Amino acid sequence: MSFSVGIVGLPNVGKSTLFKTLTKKNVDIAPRPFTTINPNIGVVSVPDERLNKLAEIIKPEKTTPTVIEFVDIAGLVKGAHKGEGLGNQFLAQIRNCDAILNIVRVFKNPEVENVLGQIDPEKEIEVIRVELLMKDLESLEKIISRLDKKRDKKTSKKIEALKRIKQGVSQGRLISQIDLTSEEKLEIKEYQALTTKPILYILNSDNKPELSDIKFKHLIMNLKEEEEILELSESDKEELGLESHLDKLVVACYDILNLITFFTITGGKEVKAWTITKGSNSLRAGEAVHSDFKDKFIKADVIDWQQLVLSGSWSRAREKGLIKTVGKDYQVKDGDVLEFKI
Ligand SMILES: Nc1nc2c(ncn2[C@@H]2O[C@H](COP(=O)(O)OP(=O)(O)OP(=O)(O)O)[C@@H](O)[C@H]2O)c(=O)[nH]1
Ligand SMILES: [Mg+2]
Repeated sequence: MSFSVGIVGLPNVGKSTLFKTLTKKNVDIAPRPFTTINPNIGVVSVPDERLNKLAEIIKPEKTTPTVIEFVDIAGLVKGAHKGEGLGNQFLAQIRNCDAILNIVRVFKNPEVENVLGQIDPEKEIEVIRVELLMKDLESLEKIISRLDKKRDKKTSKKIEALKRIKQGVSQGRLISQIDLTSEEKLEIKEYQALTTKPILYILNSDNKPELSDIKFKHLIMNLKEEEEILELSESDKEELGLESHLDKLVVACYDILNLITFFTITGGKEVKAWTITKGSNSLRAGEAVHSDFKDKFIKADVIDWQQLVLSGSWSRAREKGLIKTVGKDYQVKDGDVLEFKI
């Protein structure tokens, strides 16, 4: 299963610069608004020291990290939900993503047009937030009126849940911030509403970490510098005292998506990292590995990655009694190594 993160923000804030740096794909980057029109899509390996440590003892033919997909979306402006700028379809592209990375401009460079006219991170955050909310409001209204036309007992309940959510949205609350019952959460899920998705803010700044009083979860990065670092050799980086923070960003995305990693070793042939949502059981994990697993799953052997590394090998871990056999309902933990039995 692969998860995707949409790179969102006003035009000219550095979205494609980040995308290029993350995915190493050559995309259009220019100091004019709306350079990106069609979305750029690419996958990025999730850095994980545990995978390397496991590979050192298992010595597999192949080591495969898990990946996250990034989507570089066209710039949004105020009124995008009504078709302003490049319009509405770009908001819709966010729907297919699992999380939002909102790039916010803090760098000044006068050669790069600023659509707000001045640096104002709080206002930028607000503009994007409002567009996401307005789009959700519009979708909810449409869904509710559609359901209203064929009202029966089942849809009545659904309509009530959606109306309550709509009320929160019209008061300016992101759906993720509204206190929903698990039933309401289930009702809204199928519509992939934009503001149900977790958001991480990237303050794109030319200066080394300035203090920021932004109250949302954020990272301060210099994306232009990240792009330049990409071109440097290890020794150049050391000499210039430059260090990339991209790994930190990828890990932070993983974090807001509420994901955990488990590993498989396929009898020693391939050490591979996999992604599942926190709280998943071993059957779900098995399905991530083999899509046709549902009826075949019998049991799984499991050990924490560190215990396996400390044991030195699978067979020694087994001798020490560290490998447990579990059924379908075992709740997978971050860092588990699983060997499925079918
Ligand atoms: N000084 C400075 N310039 C930057 C930084 N990040 C991006 N830029 C420049 O800003 C311009 C726009 O960058 P892009 O990455 O194309 O921005 P975008 O958000 O993808 O823009 P659109 O696709 O038009 O929405 C380019 O000239 C970049 O080199 C930064 O951190 N500092
Ligand atoms: Mg772009």
